Amino acid sequence: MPPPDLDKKEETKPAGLPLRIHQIQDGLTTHRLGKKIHYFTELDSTNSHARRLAEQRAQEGEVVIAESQTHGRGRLGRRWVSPPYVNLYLSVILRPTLPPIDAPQITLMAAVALADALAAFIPVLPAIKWPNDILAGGKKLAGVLTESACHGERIDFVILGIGVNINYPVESMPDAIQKRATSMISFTGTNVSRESVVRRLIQDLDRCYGELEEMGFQTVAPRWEARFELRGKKVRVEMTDRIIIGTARGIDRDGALLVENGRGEVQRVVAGDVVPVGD
Ligand code: BT5
Repeated sequence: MPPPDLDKKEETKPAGLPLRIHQIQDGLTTHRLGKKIHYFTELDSTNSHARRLAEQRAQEGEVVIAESQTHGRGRLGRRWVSPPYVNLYLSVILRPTLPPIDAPQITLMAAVALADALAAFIPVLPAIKWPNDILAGGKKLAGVLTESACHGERIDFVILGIGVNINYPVESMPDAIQKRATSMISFTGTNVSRESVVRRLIQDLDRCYGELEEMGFQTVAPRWEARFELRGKKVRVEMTDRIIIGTARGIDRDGALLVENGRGEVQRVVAGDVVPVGD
């Protein structure tokens, strides 16, 4: 069960207008993504619904969007706060040709596309916090949750889930996230067109995913590294079984975070939370 304080203030959220899906699809020039958008007023989680569709043979590129989620998910069973009509909760079904070991590259590709898309709307440069957070002004603006299903030696599908705070005033956020989260409206001062954000995001995801599939991770990695502001900084990495402290050096080809300890040894981290030390 989620901690109860995440639910506080949810009834007091200002409501916005429903998304106009036709407006999102008009003018989309994508190759793979967004030809079909499944739209809901409320879902448990767009990732869960996209998984159900993928299991029923939905095609690559189909998108699920919900105005709100009753069980929006982060990693490791964490909750994603998902009030109605102000944000974006979107999942895309992908059927990549990558081997399962390279599946984390999808998360990193998505972070690059997401940072590119959001940069078009706010006057600060979004930064990536390994592996899946997009920060603006040092606070969490968006998150990525990828979940994959494999069949033997190949990926059957990947559900790429993205949550973005758009017109969600920080004052309305539950106390549990208010200090560390932000929203696009905090930078623009006025409501941002959610349709424009979704269209731009689908377009950027289509481009970056196409590059990853056709040219490989070396086309995505330098752009990820350029937005990784903890590179060269001292970090603490909290994993389920231990904590390590060292200097963040970047990412490996499979998306693992490289952390150098005081003896010059470089350790690979495949899952965990990274926090800067001494800032
Ligand atoms: C993430 O997890 O950042 C991945 C979030 C992915 C959400 C999308 S929404 C569409 C799709 N469908 C889903 O069910 N999920 C995906 P993680 O790194 O574990 O971060 C979760 C933590 O972020 C929580 O424990 C809170 O501290 C914080 N948090 C929760 N809701 C937030 C919000 N709306 N804005 C900013 N921070 C939030």
